[in-house]
Amino acid sequence: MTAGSSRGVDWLTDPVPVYIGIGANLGDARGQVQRAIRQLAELPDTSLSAQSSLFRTAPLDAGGDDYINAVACLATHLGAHALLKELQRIEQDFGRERPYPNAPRTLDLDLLLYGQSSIADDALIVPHPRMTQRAFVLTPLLQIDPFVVIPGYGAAHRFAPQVADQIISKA
Ligand code: PH2
Ligand code: MG
Ligand code: MG
Repeated sequence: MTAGSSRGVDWLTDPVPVYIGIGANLGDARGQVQRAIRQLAELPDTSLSAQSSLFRTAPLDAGGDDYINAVACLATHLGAHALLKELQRIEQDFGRERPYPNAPRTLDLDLLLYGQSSIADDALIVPHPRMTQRAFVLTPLLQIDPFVVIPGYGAAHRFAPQVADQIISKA
């Protein structure tokens, strides 16, 4: 057991670069995304490395208003599951409700990448299984890291042409 592991924190290794997909299409979506980024920056044992622009995107496989989407890159000592719990807590703080799949939401925080780890268990699948199919993820992700590699898939930029028909613009 490493020091601090009860909190899912590993101080003995370098912080892990992680990418969080952020989305909202209910309420003050723009304000909620901006406030969510500030809360991510204040997570314990974590710092904000980069944040993308805000993008307005058409709902994909979902109804409701246009989304505001962004991606943040964090450097964290939290383990993947501890980080997931923090993301779910922030979603709850923003009044997230789940009446049905892909319902409009005040805030969605998706753990896209956790370093170069591949994780698949009952609680978490990383890389996010649909991230290569979504312009609202790939466009902000590539804005902050054009060379990012998705474990098991390869360079993220290779997937950009496949999502070029999805409607996205800077918000
Ligand atoms: N999230 C979904 C489903 N569809 N569409 C857009 N444009 N943006 C999203 O964040 C989004 C979506 C499920 O999480
Ligand atoms: Mg999502
Ligand atoms: Mg989600």
